[in-house]
Amino acid sequence: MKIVLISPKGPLYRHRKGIFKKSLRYMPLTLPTLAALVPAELNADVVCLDEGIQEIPQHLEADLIGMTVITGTASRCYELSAQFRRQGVPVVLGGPHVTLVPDDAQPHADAIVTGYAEESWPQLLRDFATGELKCRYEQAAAFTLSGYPLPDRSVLPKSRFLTHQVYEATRACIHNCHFCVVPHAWGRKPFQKPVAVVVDDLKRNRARRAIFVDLNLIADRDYAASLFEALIPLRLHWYGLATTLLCQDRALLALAARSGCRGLLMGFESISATALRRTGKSFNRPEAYREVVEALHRHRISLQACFVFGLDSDTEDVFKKTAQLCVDLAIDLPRFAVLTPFPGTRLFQDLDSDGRILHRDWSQYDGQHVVFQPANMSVQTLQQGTEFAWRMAYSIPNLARRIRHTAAPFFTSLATNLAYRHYGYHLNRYYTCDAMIPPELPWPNLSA
Ligand code: B12
Ligand code: SF4
Repeated sequence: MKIVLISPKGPLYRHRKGIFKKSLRYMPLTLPTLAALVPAELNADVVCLDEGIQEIPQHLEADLIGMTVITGTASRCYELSAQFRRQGVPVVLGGPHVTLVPDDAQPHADAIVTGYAEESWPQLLRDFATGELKCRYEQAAAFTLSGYPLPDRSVLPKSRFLTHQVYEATRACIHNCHFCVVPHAWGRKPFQKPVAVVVDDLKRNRARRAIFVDLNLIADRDYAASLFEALIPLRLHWYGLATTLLCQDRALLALAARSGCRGLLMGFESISATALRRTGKSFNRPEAYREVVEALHRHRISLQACFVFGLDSDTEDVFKKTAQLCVDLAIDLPRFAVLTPFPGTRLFQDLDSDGRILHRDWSQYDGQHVVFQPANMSVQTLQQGTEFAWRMAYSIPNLARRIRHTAAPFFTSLATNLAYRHYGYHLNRYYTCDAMIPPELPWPNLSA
């Protein structure tokens, strides 16, 4: 049996002329995880294609094609699926978008898989081998994250990524932010790999540096503490995602630093306490952001802080104020996104029932396009203001001000900042909507 697994491109993440250059691209674990789960007894030949780094041939020699779908890639995925199904190859779709809105994906596939697929994907393949493919497979009711093979990272070309040292210890998140796909797609129960399995994966790959793609590594404090303890003897440097709550837990923060944590991505989301409260993320306290940054820097941990624009209380001054704060607080790597109501989330339901969803062209649901009517500004202002924040935070003088206090080695910080500067300054080339930004911004002054 020949199985081809595909990760389709999106407007930003694509092989030719994409904005995710190698410097911002690490190997995702989706295809390596699915490839490793193919049951040995099927003796299958598995080929993995990532359209972010390579072309997908018009004709594929395959008995079955599996594609992973996020909302921003759904349109491309459905197009590829139609093409391959016309050629007589059955297509299976799975991933976050399929899990959030299964009925959207179902007509475009012979079978869909919702939720985590460690049990359902091997079952689907066994059914397919015996000619009994069903049209829908769901996450097992008693799903756990133990007892499965390690991801097979050899299925993608390592040289095309900044790093293939990408790992996963946990899945899901205990919080319930209204805009986030995580609680809506996978629920709020955290799943964890046994710590020994994670350590084994790191050791086998001789990891000196590792990226954890876990959505919130500290969702379960006890698990996080035991993971960090176990990482200490490995003497590696690692990067991951956590919430600002980490900085209220001095012992856990110190342990994270001792275990080799050198960089964290945190969703700050907004500089307004009202906006945070209304969106279910009131544990973020803007008045404590300075403490968060300083605590991380004291522990030599650099911070990638993510902000979203377009929350209902945001007004036109939010862009400049937020970028200014990033400079004042010396945030190592600020990131700005347009609030995106991913289908299946509470945010989407709320905006939809108010008639504020502008369209369902999923290719624009990528965190950079405005797809809803903002409360206090025009669509174009939100689009352009987000671009403005990128340019202001990454203007050369402001970049220099921010990285003067960086926790990372200076040249590492400079290189990552320049990569993000390129990203922020060129985003407008990737807009496909009418609110496309003009080359010269109407905002007067880029300096903070
Ligand atoms: C690595 C990563 C990236 C990489 C590469 C992504 C890619 N190839 O497209 C980069 C950095 C480029 C990236 C960019 C973006 N990403 Co991203 N990314 C991730 C991240 C952190 C890890 C993915 C991963 O390796 N997961 C581990 C694997 C094992 O889990 P999994 O993918 O869920 O797969 C399991 C199941 O879902 C299922 N499954 C998945 N696919 C399939 C397919 C089949 C056939 C089957 C049977 C099963 C199946 O089986 C797997 C095992 O259980 C996830 C968050 C996360 N931790 O999952 C976000 C995530 C996928 N990204 C997301 C987003 C929004 C983006 C961006 C739009 C952000 C932005 N504005 O820049 C861009 C768009 C990129 C694009 N493709 O156009 C969202 C998707 C939400 C949505 N509804 O669309 C996620 C879920 C993060 C979040 N919390 O919102 N991303
Ligand atoms: S804390 Fe982060 S991962 Fe968890 S629900 Fe909120 S935004 Fe999503």
